[in-house]
Amino acid sequence: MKNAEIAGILDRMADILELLNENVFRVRSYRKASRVIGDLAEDIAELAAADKVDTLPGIGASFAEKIKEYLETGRLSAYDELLKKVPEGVVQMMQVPGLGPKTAALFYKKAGVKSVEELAKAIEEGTLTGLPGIKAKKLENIQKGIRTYQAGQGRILLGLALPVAEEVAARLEKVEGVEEILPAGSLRRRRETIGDVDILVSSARGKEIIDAFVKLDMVRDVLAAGDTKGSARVEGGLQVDVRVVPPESFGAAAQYFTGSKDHNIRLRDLAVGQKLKLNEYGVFRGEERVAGRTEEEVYAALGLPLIPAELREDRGEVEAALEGKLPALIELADIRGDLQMHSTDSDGSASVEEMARACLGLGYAYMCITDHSQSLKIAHGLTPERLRKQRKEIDALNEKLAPFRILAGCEVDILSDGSLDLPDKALAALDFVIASIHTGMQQDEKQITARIVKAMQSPRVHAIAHPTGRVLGQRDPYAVNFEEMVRVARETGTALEINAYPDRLDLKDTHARAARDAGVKLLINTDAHTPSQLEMMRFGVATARRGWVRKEDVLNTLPLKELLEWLGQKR
Ligand code: DGT
Ligand code: CA
Ligand code: CA
Ligand code: ZN
Repeated sequence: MKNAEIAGILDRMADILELLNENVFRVRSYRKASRVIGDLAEDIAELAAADKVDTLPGIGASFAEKIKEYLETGRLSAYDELLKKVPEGVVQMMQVPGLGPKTAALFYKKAGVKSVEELAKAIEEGTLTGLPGIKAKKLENIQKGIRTYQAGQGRILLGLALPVAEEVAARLEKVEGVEEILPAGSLRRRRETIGDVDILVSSARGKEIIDAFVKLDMVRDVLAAGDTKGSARVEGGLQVDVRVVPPESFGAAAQYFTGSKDHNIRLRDLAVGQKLKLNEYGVFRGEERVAGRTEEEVYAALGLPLIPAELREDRGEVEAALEGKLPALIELADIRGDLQMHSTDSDGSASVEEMARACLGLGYAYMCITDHSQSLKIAHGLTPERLRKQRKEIDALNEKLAPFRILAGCEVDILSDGSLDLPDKALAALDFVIASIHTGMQQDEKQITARIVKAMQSPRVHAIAHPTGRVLGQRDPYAVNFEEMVRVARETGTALEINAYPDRLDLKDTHARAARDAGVKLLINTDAHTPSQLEMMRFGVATARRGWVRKEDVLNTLPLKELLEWLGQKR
């Protein structure tokens, strides 16, 4: 798919236009177009083929024309024209964290800096100090940004960052004078990867709290420590920023530092339209603060209900809130069971009974053991005979653990030709079958899509596991035609999984939303290989929430009886 590529180009065009001091509305229209295409679940090329690009929000005829040109020729002449006006190195400079188009323009025009390397050198040599609005602090931040940029240092998985942030917050909570504490930023929005952690503290005693923060034993490297703000790198390399704000503006700070930036810009525009001013200190009418203590209060002052943090990406949530149409998002407590996990029979590390007891401990009513199928030799995949044996063990456990119910299942491989890795009879004997691709991922779109379609058309297959095959930071999705997968899932009554494994989160948020919109049922499963991994469920639920998913969209929120009925339908 060319979606990300095109989104990237439009964003760089916005950067250049901004650097060239073009009209702000024009700049914003490029940013919006970039985001809409970046968020799109369908293939932009398909939309273009159907002549439907200009039906996307924020994309008029002129963007549609540009996109068409790029898809057809691999070039975008408007972009090429813009690139002639600015050195390539300056365009790269704008990708450095903490360095936007305005500052890049200043460095370029007033100091002749034309690349990231020249910028690093200029800061070292002190030639940028004294430029208007450029303080030592800012240069220091840019230096850090350059290091991040040059290291190509990736973002950290939500699954790794969240426990660390919670640990820091738990320690800080015990410090004297702390009234409230909130990990904000992308972490609170539960993005799949995290740049840095932003923790907000409500207190009148800033300095003591920052002191306590930088002295925590998990802190490795203190980057800044002031009266109200501290910044440090903790174990594992994660950067944590702590800001202390007074209680009367805690809600406004929570709103601001939760972001996203795009969501904040929408809210600020909304405020301006009502002759109000919104910033991290509160909502103001003239000099008077009309809201700020709580987030509810801040949203209410703008005429909005509180918008769940996971929705705050400017993907239509502000419009939905204005119309009173925000979805009632699924919650972790809605989950009644986990339908993908492995035992020692294949590549898991715990027995069926140990996994079952762990699920009981989580308060589930049911679960399913889905060990791998026979061809997956490295995972010790199960033959029909070993599946029969496992079924006996499960039956015996079910007598012991009733009313809790262990379903007998399998994660069956979809082989290269689209056939299933177990005979029909073996699959028919199982309560639940989830199919997935673990081999032949290099096949072209037509082949991969045909394989998955064929699997979904089988009456044996209830669901597709980790449907796009991506592994964050390691492997791109295979070339499946997502729209086609969704269409056939709908047609055949096959569920799609949101795999909660932190480096999968597959379906991802925007895909989950597209599937939901199409009326496809979802499953949120952990794919746990150990009992403790069952707790990854919350990352899957978070991803579902980011995809606007409601309880009724997710099969494993059903009571056992209704789940069994649903599973029976496919057969
Ligand atoms: P990250 O850290 O890259 O994963 O993403 P965030 O969203 O945590 O971004 P971060 O840490 O740079 O800033 C935290 C929040 O502060 C961000 O979500 C929104 C707010 N914020 C930061 N810079 C701006 C800005 O220039 N304008 C507005 N309106 N909000 C901003
Ligand atoms: Ca952040
Ligand atoms: Ca930050
Ligand atoms: Zn798998």
